[in-house]
Amino acid sequence: MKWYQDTPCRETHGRVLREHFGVAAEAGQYIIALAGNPNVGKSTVFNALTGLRQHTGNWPGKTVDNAQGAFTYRKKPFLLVDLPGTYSLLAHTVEEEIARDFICFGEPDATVVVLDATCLERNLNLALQVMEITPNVVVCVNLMDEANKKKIAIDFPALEKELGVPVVAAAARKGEGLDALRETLYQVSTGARQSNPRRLTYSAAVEEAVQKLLPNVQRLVDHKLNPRWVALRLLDGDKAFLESISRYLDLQLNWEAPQEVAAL
Ligand SMILES: Nc1nc2c(ncn2[C@@H]2O[C@H](COP(=O)(O)OP(=O)(O)OP(=O)(O)O)[C@@H](O)[C@H]2O)c(=O)[nH]1
Ligand SMILES: [Mg+2]
Repeated sequence: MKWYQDTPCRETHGRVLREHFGVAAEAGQYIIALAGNPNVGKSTVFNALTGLRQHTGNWPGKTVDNAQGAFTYRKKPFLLVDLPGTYSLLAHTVEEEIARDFICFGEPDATVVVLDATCLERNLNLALQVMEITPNVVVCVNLMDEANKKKIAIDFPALEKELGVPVVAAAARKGEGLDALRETLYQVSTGARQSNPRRLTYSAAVEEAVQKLLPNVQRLVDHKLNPRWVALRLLDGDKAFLESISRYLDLQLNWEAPQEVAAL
């Protein structure tokens, strides 16, 4: 399910992608974001999927590399966008801000989160954060060859069940797991496969505050963003995120205004 309503926003979506992210998508192309911690093999996955059909530059207004590449699968066109490596999406760095803003406002049809199979517990943090924003997530557990060498065994069915999103094993440098990744991306992007991401539950006080905020947040962001996630950011006092909402969604927000937050 998308937080964005489909057809009426398509034109706006193309404009947001072009102007804010420098991504020139063709009509009908599925947009896939590629996220992950630094050095987990994102670019290796990106190169393996897109081959030479790549375009590199910078994110608009930033000195951070941006790579986009196209591929076709089952006669459907895909555009893969390689995001900067980040440990979190809380936007403490310019890389985190770019990754978060693209996942939130670039409205990708699916987001791949590449994880390092040899240190899943650290990497899963980012996957859970992405799953709070969007249900259209595919987890790609990469570096399986390294995990095998270290005798690390991963129970994939259990991991998939726990996360509630598709999980694919890969050793991208050897080209392993990429067929399964393409097929899973196809299924998630076309809506043939629906996910049910595990939802993080916070303390009773936070959950209560989220419930208080939700009606107003829902009205404000309409279907454009996951309202629960926006409410959590408001509770976080994340002013930079409010600025992003104003910028991308053309909404005038005044941080002093939400009385529900002030009253908490
Ligand atoms: N053994 C092994 N090495 C891999 C695999 N995938 C990628 N690598 C290697 O891991 C290193 C980092 O890969 P990159 O693709 O640059 O990782 P990245 O996530 O794009 O890194 P940043 O963009 O710097 O965050 C490279 O030396 C790759 O060759 C894999 O499946 N197995
Ligand atoms: Mg890279």
